[in-house]
Amino acid sequence: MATTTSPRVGVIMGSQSDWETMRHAQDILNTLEIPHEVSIVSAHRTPDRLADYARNAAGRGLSVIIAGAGGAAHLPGMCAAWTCLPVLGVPVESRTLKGMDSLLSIVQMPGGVPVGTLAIGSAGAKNAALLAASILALQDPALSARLETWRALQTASVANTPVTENE
Ligand code: RP5
Repeated sequence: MATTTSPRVGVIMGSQSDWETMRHAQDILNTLEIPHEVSIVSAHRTPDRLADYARNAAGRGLSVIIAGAGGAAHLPGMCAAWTCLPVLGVPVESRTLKGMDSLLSIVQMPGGVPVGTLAIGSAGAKNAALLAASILALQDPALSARLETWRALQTASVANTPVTENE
């Protein structure tokens, strides 16, 4: 659930079909209590919505944009073309090419317009949110403490030895 206080992170995606992947970013943002907003913004189907969103993002108080898209995944790159805010790109796994198309579309930006590209799929969405948290934590000690705690709990949750499941 997106928070009602002024959002610091904008999560955008090219289609409703990306939500199953991108919801993993929202899970982390909720856990770390980071105010955020979630929108469908398509580089191809709603180009004016994208231009408005990216051009107004900084003025509305956003600090980081997480953009997920699949296939000809131009959303993160075109978003970065309109704003100097950090843009974190999440390649959504496509049905036909398993997300390699998405990955290459997002990662191969021309020099001068950066997109921080994450892994394909839910791991990328999760890490995009953690990276957004790290960026915001540079100027937010309370968030920094929550992030440190999250990482410590993750470390503590890893068992020393494997167990056999389903026996
Ligand atoms: C991209 O096309 C979207 O980001 C999505 O990953 C992909 C397919 O979109 P749908 O046809 O499922 O709406 O723009």
